[in-house]
Amino acid sequence: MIIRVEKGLRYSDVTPRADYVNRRRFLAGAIGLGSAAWAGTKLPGITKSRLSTDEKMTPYQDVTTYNNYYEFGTAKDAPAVNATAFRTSPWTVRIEGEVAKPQVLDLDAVMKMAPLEERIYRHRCVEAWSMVVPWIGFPLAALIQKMAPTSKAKYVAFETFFDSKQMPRAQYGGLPFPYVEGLRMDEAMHPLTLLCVGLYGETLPNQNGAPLRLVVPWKYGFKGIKSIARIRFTEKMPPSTWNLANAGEYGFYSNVNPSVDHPRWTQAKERRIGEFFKRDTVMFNGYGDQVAGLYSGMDLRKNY
Ligand SMILES: Nc1nc2c(c(=O)[nH]1)N[C@H]1C(S)=C(S)[C@@H](COP(=O)(O)O)O[C@H]1N2
Ligand SMILES: [Mo]
Repeated sequence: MIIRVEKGLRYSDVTPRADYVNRRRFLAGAIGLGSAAWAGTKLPGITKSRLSTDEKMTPYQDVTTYNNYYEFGTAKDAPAVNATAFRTSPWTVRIEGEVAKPQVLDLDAVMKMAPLEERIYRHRCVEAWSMVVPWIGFPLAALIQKMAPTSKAKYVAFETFFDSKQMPRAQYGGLPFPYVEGLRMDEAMHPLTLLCVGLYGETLPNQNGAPLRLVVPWKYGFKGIKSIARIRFTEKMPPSTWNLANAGEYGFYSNVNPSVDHPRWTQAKERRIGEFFKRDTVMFNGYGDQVAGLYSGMDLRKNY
């Protein structure tokens, strides 16, 4: 376990980004990862999105060492250590199901589908911690429009790449793999829903879901499936991994909701990583103005 520093400034709060990147490489060495263990490649030509929050960003060091990626271990600091050798190139994404032309896209084709934007989003995990992350990506809607789903397509299903040889710790994760997730078509088409390829100006570190992951900022983090290898358009609601593992605790919708508690803990409060005092959780993670309409008439206690 990483011992978390709760009080006082860290040097990442006071050091300019360029210095910070160099020292972070030194730090990676210090905790046994070898230098530049997860340094990404800088992504050029990124525009800043007006959909970003102006809240203080969570330091890079936290975003890249406090992760959930059960294929690489269940401890928060495990993915940063265990995913370093994960091969993310070459990478293809299979597009299938209710779609005009099923096809296999290589990562370059995906990256060129739309201009890359920086989207600084609140990121809220079902375990009641949160961060603010400068993701890089483009609206998933851009890919969906290009793939031309048929009129039968009511949902979008996602599947993570899985290789038990590269992910030997997956067998202790207590989850069925490959990890799967899904969105209703209107959720998938929502302009806030991001197909994410990077963070902090660089390609995604492996532990954050390289080379391609989903980010749905009004939902709990587990909807943000990592290292996507398949996207399938379906007529019926697709399965999702945490729901398969424990349907009573994790539903399909998983909208951030302070008034619907997890059976084993409250969702009314959350701890922003790096802060000491808890914060109140906000309905739809603060994105209600934009997304509440997607759920009008639905009982969000039943559809948790
Ligand atoms: N393939 C895969 N995707 C995954 C997970 C996982 O274990 N495997 N964990 C999920 C959970 S529970 C969370 S909170 C987010 C964490 O994303 P982060 O590590 O970039 O913060 O990834 C989600 N995506
Ligand atoms: Mo999570």
